[in-house]
Formats: sequence, structure tokens, C-alpha cells
Amino acid sequence: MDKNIKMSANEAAQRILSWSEEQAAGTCFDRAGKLKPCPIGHSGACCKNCHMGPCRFVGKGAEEEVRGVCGASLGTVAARNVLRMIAGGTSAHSDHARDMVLTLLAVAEGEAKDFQIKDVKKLYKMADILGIAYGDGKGVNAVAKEVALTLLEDFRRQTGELSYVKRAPKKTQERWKKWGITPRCIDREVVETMHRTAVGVDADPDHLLLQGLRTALADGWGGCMISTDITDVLFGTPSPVKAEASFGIFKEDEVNVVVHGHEPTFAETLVDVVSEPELVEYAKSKGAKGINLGGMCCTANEVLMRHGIPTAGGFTNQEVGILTGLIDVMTVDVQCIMPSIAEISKRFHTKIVTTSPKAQIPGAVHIQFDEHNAKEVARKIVRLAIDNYPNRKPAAKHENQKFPMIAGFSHEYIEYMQGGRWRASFRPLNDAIIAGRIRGVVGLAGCDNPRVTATGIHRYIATELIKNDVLIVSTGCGSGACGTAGYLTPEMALENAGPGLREVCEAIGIPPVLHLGACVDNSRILTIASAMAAEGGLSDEIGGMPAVGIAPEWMSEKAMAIGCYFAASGVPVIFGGESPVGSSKEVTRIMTEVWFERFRGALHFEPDPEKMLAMTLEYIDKARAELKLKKYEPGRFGTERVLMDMAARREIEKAAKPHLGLGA
Ligand code: SF4
Ligand code: MSK
Repeated sequence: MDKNIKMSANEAAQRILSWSEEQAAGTCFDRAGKLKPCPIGHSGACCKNCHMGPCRFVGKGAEEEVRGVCGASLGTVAARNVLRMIAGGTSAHSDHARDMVLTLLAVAEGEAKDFQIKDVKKLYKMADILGIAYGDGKGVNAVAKEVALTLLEDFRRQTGELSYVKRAPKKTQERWKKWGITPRCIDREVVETMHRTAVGVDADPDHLLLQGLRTALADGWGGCMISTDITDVLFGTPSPVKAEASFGIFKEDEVNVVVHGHEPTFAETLVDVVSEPELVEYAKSKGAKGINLGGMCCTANEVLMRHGIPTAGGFTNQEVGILTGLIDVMTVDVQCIMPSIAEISKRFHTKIVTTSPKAQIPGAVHIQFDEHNAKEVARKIVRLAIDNYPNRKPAAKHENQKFPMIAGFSHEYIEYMQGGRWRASFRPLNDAIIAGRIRGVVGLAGCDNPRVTATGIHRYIATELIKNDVLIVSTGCGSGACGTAGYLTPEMALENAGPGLREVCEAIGIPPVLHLGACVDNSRILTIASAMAAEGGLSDEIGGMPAVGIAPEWMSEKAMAIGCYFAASGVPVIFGGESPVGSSKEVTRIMTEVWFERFRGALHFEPDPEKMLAMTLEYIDKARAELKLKKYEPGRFGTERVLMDMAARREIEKAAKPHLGLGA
């Protein structure tokens, strides 16, 4: 690998990776260097949906002239490829959500003794939305059971609408109805997507992509939102917690257990057992001072948000963490787990433990977890880590770097922090946007990626946006990237934010980047956007807000589902990297111009970080102008609130261009 190209923007990760190159340890960065992506598949121009292919659509005029053996066009193929990514991503989030529903049901029926309902208020809020009665002597578990059974219908209902569709602003729902993309349930949309993309079924790119959006909406307003809600109900709705990030969270003199993956249930159990006196004593008997729990990727975000468990960062840090030689056990469940960790761990002493019935990795130990035997399994795994502690090898590369951070910004807390218990609302945020103190809001989400300087684009975008008075809400590995850069502290705002954003952050005592949770918790952004629309003074739907979504280093199919549910909900979204539909002008146009015209959201792909930033600010400023808000000028704020009447809104809508001429 070229020594001048930084593999990771995290300095500690970079030092460990340079050391690993000398050891020829083999990480995703080495593999990314060796394995160049196939340019045909990378741009969406390859179809392997039947065994007459793969068919490759290459050469000048491929879009017009080349056809697959079955006669499919490049547009059909590129659209089908996007749909299959959305279906994959939706399946991942939603299967996770299904497990959360089943856990809630098991708790309600008294079958999962190690868990109980922690946030009854939130459970009742869900019951309200779902039309389930509570109170009048009805026990909490009875309500929980009804909530679980009602939400199970969201996976299998054949007609009708997903329960949580009604949480979106009316106007947003109307757009979905008009274009026939209101999801019926989760499983049916995924199955229909797989059907319609099979050989010889749906061939119209626009028609296909509408089904893609319907499936993505089933992910956002279904799988993701259900998962966030139930996780809060079972384990507590997050509120701000102090924690630490980066590799210095691993302790040399303690047993280090790391949770990696996405599901919160097992990790929550580990949080409970690691401080049990018998286990701590057992650790001491092996020469350790105690037991230290840390996290990686999105399981990390789950326990960070609720307990302040420190995080070693996101996706590209998983192998790097093992290279420290300090992890005694890494437990993994599902999603974003590199199978290579089992291989790389053999060079050290780390034991990889797979815990999900859905995922096993050759070379890992499998100790299966389910909610019925939670603590028993957790204790077994902690003992395994303690027994492994004396096996640490001295040759590994430890780094002490760690940054303080604040996480735990649930949408409930964001509302609370703007007015306290009695006057909680989104009014102050809307007013700050109207006055121009806050120029707009960006959801900075998605993976970090070894094909670029990992976490580097997240950092660049975060730095520039807060300088430009843009408030950031972050999730998933985007939050990991910001946390391991030291961006998740209020001091960061004082030092780097523009004058308006700084004033707001100082007044409330928040960082300029609000960590909202794991990648399923992008649903919190949908809830916030809906609340801002309901609050008034900005757009009366999610579309038209001075808000943009960015996933600068995305790689997962889940990111594609997320990007598309934001676009369908009315948010312009910008993804980094080369476009996976770049080979088809037609599909690119549909996903940008046509979607913007219909839903006021779009999905762009832009590899240049500076252009990404420019597009974001252009979208925000254009939305401000269309809402007739004060023109953004750094340090010059308005005090007037401009409330829009219906006539003014109609005028804005008439003037709204189908797209911003941003290209794709
Ligand atoms: Fe080729 Fe059509 Fe088969 Fe795709 S579905 S591999 S385009 S023949
Ligand atoms: S873990 S989907 S690398 S955000 Fe949620 Fe991170 Fe992307 Fe996985």
C-alpha cells in the first residue's frame, strides 16, 4: 500500500495499521488495495439475476443499444440492482426489529425473566399511536403483549398500511398515497421486490424504483422505527451520558470484553453481569484488576446511548481493535461483522464469540444466546474472557488515545432539552432555524469505508458543516467517526462552530453533533423531522425543510435502504463514492429529478467531499429561500418569526423547482 495514503483519519488507527503492515496482518485496508471493484458491477451495469447471464452492459451507447439475453435494458438492470440492495437492507433492519418484537412479547408473557419493561411511559405512547387501551387496571405486561402482537402484524399484513405510517406528516403521507408507495407491511414489500426484480417480471425502471421506495419506507417507518421504540421500552429511552471513544478505552490491566454487531439484547445482559462480584473476583484471581466492557459498531452505540459504555469506533476499527492485542473476547451477533476477524484474532489471543443463531463464522466460538437464558450465557462468555486474559501476547500494538464524548440524544430528550418537562417542544429549534442562527440540519450517517481514508470524509463534512452553522444529528458509524475524532463534546462547538450554532449549543449545553444512536435509530431523525413539521413555521411536511442527509462513506445495503426512505420521506440525500447507478442516465435522473419533483427528496452520489458540502449548503439555502426564511448570514440573526399562511405555502410549492440542477 502507498505509504503516503492514509488508511484511516483516526490517528491511533493509522498508527496501528502502519504497524500491522510490518506484521503482514492483513486488514480490510490491504484487501481494498488488492481487490479493485469491477467497474461494470460498481456502476450498476451487470445483471446476474438468471443463469443466461451475467450480462454486462458496456460500451458506448450501452443504455440505448445493449440488451441482456432476456432483452432487459441497462435502465431495468440498474434499477433492479438498487431494489435488491434496498430489499437486503430492509431485511437486515427488519429482521432485527422482528426479534425485538418477539423479545417484548416474551417479556410480556413472563418468559424472559432477565428483562423487564424499563420505559412504561414510552410503551403507553406506542399504545396511543397503535390505538391500544391502557390504564383502568390493565397491567403493563398486558399492554406490552398487545403492542407486540399489533406490531407483529406489521411484518405479515397483506393489505392495508403499516401502523407507523400515520406518524408522518399528513402531506408526506398524501404524497406516498398519490404515488402508490405507502407500505402495506414489511415482509410483503421485501418479497414483492425480490419477485419484481426476478428475470422477466418488472422492466420499467420508474415503476421498479417506486417499489424500491415502498420497500425502503417499510424499513424506515417499519423495521427501524419499531426497533428503536421497543429497544427504548425494554432498555430505557436514552438521555445524555458521558463516555469515551477510540482505542484507549481498552485497559491493559483489566479483562476487556467487546460487543460488536447490532442487536442490543445480549449486550444489555453483559452490561448487567460484568459487575457481578463473583465475576470480578474471578477476574482478580487471574491477575486482572477488573472487567472492562467496550463496544464496536452499532451494538456499541446501543449500550453507549443507555449506559455510557465506551466505544472503539465504527466498522473499519473492528480489525484494528483486535490488533491492539487487548481484547480478550469480542462477541458478535449480526450485521457489519467482517468474517476476517476470526482469522486475524488467531495472531493474537482474542477469542471471537458468535452469539446469534443467524450468524456463525469459521474459526469463531459459537455460544448461542436467546432471551430465555440471557444472563447464564453472558456469564459463560465473561468467564471465557477472564480465562483468556493470561494468554495475552506482548507483541501487539496498543494506543492510549481516547476522547471524551456525550451521547444519548433520543428524540424525546431533544424535545425535553428545548423546554424542560412542562414546555418540551421543537419550537426553539424551529425558531433558531427561522432566525438563521441555525442554517439547517444535516443527518450525518452511514458507514466508514476502507476504500477512502476511513472516517476522513465524515470528519471533513462535520467540521465544515458546523463552521457553517449547520446542526448535525448523527447515527451509526457516522457517530463513531465523530466520537473518535473528539467531535461529540460541547467544547467542540465553542471551538469550531459558527456563531449562531455556537450560541444555541452554549445556551442548551449540547455538542454541535448530536449522537442519536445506532443505524436503526435513523428513525429518530424521521420522528424529529415530523415533529418540526408539526411545530409550524417551517415546512408542513418533511419535504421542503432546510435539511439534508449525508452518508459520505456508505457501503452497506442497509445504507441504501436508509437513503431511499429519507428520499421518499422528503429529504435530499447525498451519498459518497461512485454511483451504483452511474451507468444509467435514466435511473440517475429518476432518483434525483423525478423523486425530488414527487417527494421533495432525492438520492445523489458524489465522490468529491467538497462538492458534497456545496450541494448540501445549496439544498439548505434553497429550502430557506423557498420557505421565505431570513437569508443565512454568519453572525447576523433575525429575531422575527415568519409564520406562513396557506396562500404563501401554495406559492412556495408552485415555485418549487422539480430539482435543484445539482446533477448527480
Ligand atoms: Fe441477463 Fe436478463 Fe438474465 Fe439479467 S435476467 S442475467 S439481463 S438474461
Ligand atoms: S454498523 S451499516 S457499517 S453504519 Fe450500523 Fe456502521 Fe454502516 Fe454497519
